[in-house]
Amino acid sequence: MKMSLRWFGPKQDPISLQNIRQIPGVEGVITTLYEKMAGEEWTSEEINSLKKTVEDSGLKILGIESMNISDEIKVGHSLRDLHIERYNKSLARLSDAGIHMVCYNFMTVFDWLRTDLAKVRPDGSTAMAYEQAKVDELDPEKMFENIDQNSNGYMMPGWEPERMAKIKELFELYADIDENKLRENLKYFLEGIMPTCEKYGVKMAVHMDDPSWSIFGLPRIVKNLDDLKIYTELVDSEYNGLTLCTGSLSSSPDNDIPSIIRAMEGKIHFAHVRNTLHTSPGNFEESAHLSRDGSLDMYEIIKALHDINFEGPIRPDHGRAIWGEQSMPGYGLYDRALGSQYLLGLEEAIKKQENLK
Ligand code: DNO
Repeated sequence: MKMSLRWFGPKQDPISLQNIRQIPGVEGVITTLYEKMAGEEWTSEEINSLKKTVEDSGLKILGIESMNISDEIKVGHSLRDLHIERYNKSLARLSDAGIHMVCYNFMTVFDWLRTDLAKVRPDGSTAMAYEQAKVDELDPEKMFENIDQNSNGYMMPGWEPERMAKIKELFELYADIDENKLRENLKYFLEGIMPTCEKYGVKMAVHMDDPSWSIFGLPRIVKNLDDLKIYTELVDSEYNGLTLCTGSLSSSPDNDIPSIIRAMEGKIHFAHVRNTLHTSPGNFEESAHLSRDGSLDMYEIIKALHDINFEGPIRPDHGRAIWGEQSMPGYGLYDRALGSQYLLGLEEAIKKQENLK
């Protein structure tokens, strides 16, 4: 596995590439053209300028997160063919720039969802948390305000104000879309891009839905092992794969993550690895990465990735806010740096043990 850190680009991310470079074992960043809206084409100039910025710091771009999928593609609107054509052009240009992994999600209306962006934990750190009862009480249109007012002034990925300004229309747009329809549209999209992915060697990695159940009655189709099996069979190609996100899957304690990893051997192109603490059914908070701080067995997760010979990029995921750091919720430097060291430590121990056998 290649350790990486998510970086939101020179305009958005307060964390410098120089600081990221000083984290031992981190080989590169996962980044995106943050200003681009879903459905737009990425030009070679834009891609190459981002690449140069990253490479000038001594790091590499290990993948893109995210190249977002337009609502037109998700709902099967007549503009979808145009958007797929643009997506293909962008994929080919990424490949020309030496970038061969793209993470995306097929969630409807909202990307990931939390009800608290700064829940105080017993050690005084803060972390993001989710309480189902709060979601049940909430008008979905208020969800954005909730996130926006608590994000320390940063724009949260997936919660772009332009998008949230038309939230009512978005709900209307998805009114007739159930899980089957959404899957058909996902299949149509994959069939439209896989020939390009195969030609240019770009691995597509769908992100898991977070939390892994339907919210506000919206369909969700990447929640558990059954969904992942259906997804990987929609189009049979080695380029049609997954972003294995332990945090998202762990929102449902029924998801046995090490078994899911083993069942998805060969399909995992990217891994987001973090821990969560379950407080009661439907409620969880994001803990430190360490196994004993949350509900997941991180050793078993890294062991499973090692056993399936996972060689793609991996990143620590949402971190707590610690040591007074003011950052985009979940994406501060300190706790994610700690997380990366822990994951690398687990990997080193697992590899050594293996060689001793
Ligand atoms: C949350 C992230 C997601 C992820 C997208 C991928 O912090 O894991 O926003 O980047 O869903 O498209």
